[in-house]
Amino acid sequence: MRDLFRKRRMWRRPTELKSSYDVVVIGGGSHGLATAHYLREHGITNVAVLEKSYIGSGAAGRNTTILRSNYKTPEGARFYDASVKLYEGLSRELDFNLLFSQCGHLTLAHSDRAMFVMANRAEVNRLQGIDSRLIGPDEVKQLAPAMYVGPDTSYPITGALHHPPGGIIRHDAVVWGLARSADAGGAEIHPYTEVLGLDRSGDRITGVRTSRGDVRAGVVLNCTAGWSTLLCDMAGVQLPITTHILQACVTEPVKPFLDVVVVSSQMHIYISQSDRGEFVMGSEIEPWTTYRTQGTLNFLQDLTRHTLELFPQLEHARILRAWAGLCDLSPDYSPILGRTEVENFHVSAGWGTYGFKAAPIVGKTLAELVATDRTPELIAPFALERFYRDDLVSELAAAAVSH
Ligand code: PYC
Repeated sequence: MRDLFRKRRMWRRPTELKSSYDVVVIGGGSHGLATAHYLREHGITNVAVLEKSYIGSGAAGRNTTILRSNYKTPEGARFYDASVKLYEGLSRELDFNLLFSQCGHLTLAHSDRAMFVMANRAEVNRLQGIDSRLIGPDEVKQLAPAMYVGPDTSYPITGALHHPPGGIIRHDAVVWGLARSADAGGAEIHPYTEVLGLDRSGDRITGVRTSRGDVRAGVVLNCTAGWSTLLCDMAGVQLPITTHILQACVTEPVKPFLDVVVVSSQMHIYISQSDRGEFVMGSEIEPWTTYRTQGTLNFLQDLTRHTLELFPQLEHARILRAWAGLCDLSPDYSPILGRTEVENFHVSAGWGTYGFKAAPIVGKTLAELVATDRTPELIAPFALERFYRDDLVSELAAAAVSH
């Protein structure tokens, strides 16, 4: 009878580290766990995922859960489209309800110039087969009837980029589902295991030194956000990345009245309503570089002022929690994904505010790279090497608000 009530663990209790793994994944967030999950498909199961804190404690647990693929460059749009498609099937694949609500995504325009930029983005998206189009204020009103779209506001709405496949998904469920699957496939998940150093011999990493002992490694993957530059330094690899904070907050639950994600780059806000009724809201990244994840009053003041212009109904809603996460910015606002100059050391870094959206496709493509030793075509444009070739992929104009 006692067994009936014993809680089933999501993944095995960590044991001692083994002396050697085929693959060591550094970072127990959505990218590291997705990679461990997809390595299963290639029969690679002698895998350790090392996380210095608890699973999902970094960017995976600190984002605002938005998924979308309406990017500006063909390379970016194609890549995120593949990610959204994987997300669409992920609950079934993991046999775990990730509460994906594909409610659509509206990027508001407040000027003729913004309408022009969005028309351009819609065109790029449609050429990649992505559902995305420019709409006028009347259609905006239909999609978000509770939003104030009148003229007497600091930023009158001239239209929006409507992207129906966008939406929100439960971020911690994504982390837990991926971790459960990776564990079931044989990968070991080691929380509270900090990487202290990497041993390099010639062009290869031979071992990983951790706070719980040292291990030998066939391949090492750096799937960290915030700490990506520090870990790459340990391997002798330099990343052109600066680290900033991005702040967000959530209100107490209120009756559902918004079932589309609303973003405005001019007002520096993105807003959605969760299944629990909370308003989840965020702003742009802070311009200074830091590892200090403490929120600021300025953020709350600016965010709530702009939110109330669109949703005056929230005037009395209380903010329950606010948080900040670390974002690694690359010079062209695109990620750095795949090989480095160290033969068996690959990275998933520089995600800015786009990382969570990319988790499944990062996992799938990194797993393929490890298994075949060939860079999948989809991620070739994001190679670190592009900064040496001057072949950038500028996603600046696709930022929801955040860059
Ligand atoms: O790019 O969609 C986005 C986004 C949402 C929150 C931060 N960035």
